[in-house]
Amino acid sequence: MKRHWILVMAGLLCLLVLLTACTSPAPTTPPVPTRPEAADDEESSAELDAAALLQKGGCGACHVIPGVPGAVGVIGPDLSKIGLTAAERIQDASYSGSAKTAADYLHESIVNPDVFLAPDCNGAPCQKGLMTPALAAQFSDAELNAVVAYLAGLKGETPPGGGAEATPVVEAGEAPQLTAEEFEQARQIFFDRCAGCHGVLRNGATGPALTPDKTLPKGTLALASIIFNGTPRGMPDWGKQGVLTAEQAELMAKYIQNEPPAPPEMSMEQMRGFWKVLVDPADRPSQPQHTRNWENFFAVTLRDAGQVAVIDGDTYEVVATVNTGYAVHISRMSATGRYVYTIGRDGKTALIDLWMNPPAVVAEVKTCYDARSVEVSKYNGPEGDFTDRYAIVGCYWPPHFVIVDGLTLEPLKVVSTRSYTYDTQEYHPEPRVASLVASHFSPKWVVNVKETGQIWLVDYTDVQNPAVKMLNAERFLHDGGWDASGRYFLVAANNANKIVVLDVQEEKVAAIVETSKIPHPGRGANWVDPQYGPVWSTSHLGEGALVVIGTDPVNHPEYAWKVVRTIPLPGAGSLFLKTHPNSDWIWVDHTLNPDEEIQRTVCVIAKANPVEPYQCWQVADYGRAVHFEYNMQGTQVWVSVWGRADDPGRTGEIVVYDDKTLEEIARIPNLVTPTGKFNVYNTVKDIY
Ligand code: DHE
Repeated sequence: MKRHWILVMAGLLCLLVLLTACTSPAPTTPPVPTRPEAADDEESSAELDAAALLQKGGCGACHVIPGVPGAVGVIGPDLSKIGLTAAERIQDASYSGSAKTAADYLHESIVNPDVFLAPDCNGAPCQKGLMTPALAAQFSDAELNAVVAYLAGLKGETPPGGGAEATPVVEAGEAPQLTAEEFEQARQIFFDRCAGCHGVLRNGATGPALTPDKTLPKGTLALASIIFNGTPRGMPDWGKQGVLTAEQAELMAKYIQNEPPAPPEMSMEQMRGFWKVLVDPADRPSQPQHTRNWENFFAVTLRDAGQVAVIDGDTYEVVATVNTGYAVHISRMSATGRYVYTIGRDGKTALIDLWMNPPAVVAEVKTCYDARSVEVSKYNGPEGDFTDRYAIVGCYWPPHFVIVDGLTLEPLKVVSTRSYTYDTQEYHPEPRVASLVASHFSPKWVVNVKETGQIWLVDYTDVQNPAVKMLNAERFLHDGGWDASGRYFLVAANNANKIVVLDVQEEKVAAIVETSKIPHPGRGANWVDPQYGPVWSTSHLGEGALVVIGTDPVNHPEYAWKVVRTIPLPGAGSLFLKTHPNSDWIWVDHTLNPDEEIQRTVCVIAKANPVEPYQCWQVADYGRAVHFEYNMQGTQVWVSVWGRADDPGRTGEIVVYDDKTLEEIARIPNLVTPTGKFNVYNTVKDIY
């Protein structure tokens, strides 16, 4: 354990060094100039507008700098008192640079930033590499001295001309021009990598808004640096990961300073044009055509292959690999478990029949250009048997959901989610559909509308005239799961650091619970805490913390909808956790932690003593460990190693563990970027 804590401290998310302005993306280290004597250029420095220079350098994208228009960045340290801090720091025993005065320290921080890393970048340790010395090359000696003098004068008082807040809106320059070819390339990269968090229209959600009024003042240098190096608040380091080159990071920086192009809408006629029934329901088998235990099959997302692997949970054999949508995201099972519904980021839904030998796609449809979720109708009760009758596809773009036939995927009804934010009641052009679940209490789906912060309860008894009950919740709704009773759905409002508790029986929001930074539960984990009774838990993207929430208002009302535990983890960047009623453990990953070792580390927490991880280990020496799923008996846990599609031998695999002993049992090798895994039995029964 100890080793992990050290890694956390060394490698946590923050990216800036002491005085970083965000600079060009490629981390090169030019020779370090010494600070020129003030006398050499005293006169010219004094005449320079240092605030304008800091703005030009893009420093405000990462720092709060009083007096510099738009300088309200939170990636690096707040520089409001840097004049005082610099003087103190050179006296500090931990200081490893060579400056003797505050001005020298500031100069050194710009020209040779990695010589000393500031201890605190807004609550996280500052990291080597983001602040590159290339900024210094942007300035003449006189300009550099003017900047240093300006910063040295920042001592917590409002500088002449006012603080950052007092400064009127930044004057933004012209957006950088792109050729048609560059624009198209950037548009595609944005769709593939950025739109999920920032929105197609770039109004922001999990990530901040990237409209030109926000991006132009930051400038190309600063934006490219953030794109290349990431941020402490969950922005991936696309350059460091090798996904984008320095040139592509710069291209994207330019692109996002231009107005976002509005993608096209999609009509029912177009959806019907995409719809294909490959095997008619009448021609499908009436019983399984193989003797395998199909209820223990796993549908495994092979993200970058655009495929789903159907893997036998008893034998670990890949039974079928079927083509699905682009960058396929999740799978859900039909109420009977026989069918798998998969959704690609391109909005393509594929229906896989597990009874066929081998399992195969029997229908497909595209109901949007960008999507993340799909669910079926599961209700069987006094109002009718709706099992497998319908499915619902939740779209990111166009912002709508589509009800399709459960057995053929024929698109039946499209409903726009464009609407008004729950609190300020402002019109939002792009409220995307995040998680979707089917209630067992009534013939309704729970549709979580991200940007408006509303939960819609959609009645599917009359699909052409669906009644929709809109509940005010919180922004920005993302992923979530049921409590053990199936009555409450707990969904993350990730940027609000909250979990919203929906009571599907009473059809109301039962509570909104404050958590740690950026909760990301996947579907969460239900277990019985030795002290607090039934609980549900989530890990977080923004903080190394697993938060435990009481879920039993009847027998443990004093703990219901309260955070009863916060269990520390080795680092932030967790995406998923999982358990099973038969298990002694809660498993948790750290997939998006910037530290390579922590990315590959999973931890287990003992339900009997849930105060800290019982054990943490790396599941592979490459890639990232992501997502867990149990076999149907709840005796084995599968963990994905998410490698790179272009790295032969290291594209990815699944590691299978014995859940009692935590020993590795098997590896299912050579899978192309496996991420989510969905066991048929557990997904049908909502076991997690
Ligand atoms: Fe997911 C669930 C959206 C990135 C793997 N992801 C979800 C859900 C949403 C969502 C709304 C809930 C679906 C539901 O329950 O109906 N995911 C998004 C994004 O918007 C985001 C942040 C950015 C993007 O551009 O897509 C994103 N997701 C990822 C990944 O990068 C992951 C790790 C790998 C991948 O597939 O690309 C990933 N998301 C998953 C998985 C689930 C999921 C495995 C289901 C977890 C479960 O156990 O149910």
